[in-house]
Amino acid sequence: MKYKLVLLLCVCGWPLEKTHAAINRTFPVNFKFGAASASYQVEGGWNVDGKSENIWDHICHEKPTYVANQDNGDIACDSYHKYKEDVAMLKDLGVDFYRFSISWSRVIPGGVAGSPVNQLGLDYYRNLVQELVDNGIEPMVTMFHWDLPEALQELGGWPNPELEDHFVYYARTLYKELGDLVKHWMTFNEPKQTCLGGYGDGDKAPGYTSSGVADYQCTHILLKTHAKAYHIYDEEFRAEQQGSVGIVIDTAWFEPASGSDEDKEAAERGLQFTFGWFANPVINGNYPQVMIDRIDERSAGQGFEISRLPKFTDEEIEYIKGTHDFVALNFYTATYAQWLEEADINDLGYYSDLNILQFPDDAWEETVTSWFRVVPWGIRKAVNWISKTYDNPEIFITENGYPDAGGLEDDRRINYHKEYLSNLLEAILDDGVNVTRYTVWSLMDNFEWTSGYNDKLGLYSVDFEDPDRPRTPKASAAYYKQVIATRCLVDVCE
Ligand code: PNW
Repeated sequence: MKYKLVLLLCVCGWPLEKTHAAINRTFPVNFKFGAASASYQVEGGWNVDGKSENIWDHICHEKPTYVANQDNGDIACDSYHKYKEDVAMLKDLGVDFYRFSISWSRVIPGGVAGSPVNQLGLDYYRNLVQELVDNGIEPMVTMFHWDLPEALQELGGWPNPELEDHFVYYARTLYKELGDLVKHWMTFNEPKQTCLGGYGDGDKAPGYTSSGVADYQCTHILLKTHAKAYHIYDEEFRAEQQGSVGIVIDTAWFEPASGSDEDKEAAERGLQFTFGWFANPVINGNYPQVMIDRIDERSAGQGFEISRLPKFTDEEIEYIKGTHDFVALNFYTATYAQWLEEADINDLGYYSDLNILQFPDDAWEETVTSWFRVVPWGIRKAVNWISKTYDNPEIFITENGYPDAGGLEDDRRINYHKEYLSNLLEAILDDGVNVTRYTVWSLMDNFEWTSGYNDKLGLYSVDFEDPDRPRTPKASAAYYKQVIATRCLVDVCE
């Protein structure tokens, strides 16, 4: 009866967001489930066994008020010492894969190309990867999840073109040392957060605020670096190791604030300036045309002799094009997008280059995080847009999760994953979108960047007051375990 009602409502044009037609169908047999974490957020061991300081160690130590409660990642979840317990938790959940990141300053403390590799640091990752494989869990590795060696920040960080060579040396080391067991590599996690957050808005380490210039320099270098790391895999490792390489891109879904053409244009521009900023170069070779046109024009109006958005040469466009074996999306929330009158030409920055008004719907469920509302249908629209815009690539959801203030009976988190997964299932089964992996952020509560330990996103709770950092499964861990075991979101599937 309920099912028929939904169908009827669909026929009458009931909005997408109100349907749950996929809730009692099963995920395809080849679909894989996982959980994720990142080195600085979970490892701790910040100065042991030869690891050097990275930019998050540095900002937490030198500018403690940068983070809520003056928290830091010195110990975090202590996964550096407790990785076997982490793997046991993953095994209990029954995940197919674990997405984690490697701390560059643990593996190459000096940062620069040619400097010594720290064997103890490498051993940690070798042991973690081996433990995963021994337990039937695929390691999925992010090479860079924001924790740049401080030594490289002292050279200027990502806006410095020399970083390309330093990263490539690091990437080659990882392929060489771990590539026999690691078959899925991601070069960068969320370049938008690294570049806009780190060098534009300043809400991520190293905390610079030069939006509209340094953020674009940063992404330009980072994209070229990604392409080089991809080609090195192709040329030196792929034939033997048979793995795949991609880059992880985050976006919110941008919903037009009204049916007007202007608001539709604003929403599309939001997606191009967020997801397209990285996906278009990696897939098609260059920045989205709307970014090029707007930033070139505004730069000229501001008296710049050359555009603030750097140009790729024709050779670079060819080199960057196609450097992805999958499209990796981190997805959490949605926003309305509304068309705006052109910003004052003197406003210099990414947001005036983008120039749209963003705001949430009051009806969307709030969370503890200000920018974050629960908008489950957003994921269906986002993967449909990616599929349509980029010619139906294979898509991995590499992060999706729900922040709260803590507690083991986390019903809202269960609801969040159920609703987002239901929408994802509709995208797969009804819309034909090629999504093959889903990753919960996060395996356990951890250091949530400038929110410190306030915001919790884990399936497992961690007691940060206890020196042993004990982990306890939340209700959502049991729910996810059942979803993985049954490939179904409710008690019984068709
Ligand atoms: C992710 N947005 O960042 C990061 O990859 C994780 O390290 C982090 O813990 C997680 O989100 C939860 O916050 C994002 O504005 C930051 O859409 C911002 C956005 C998306 C992802």
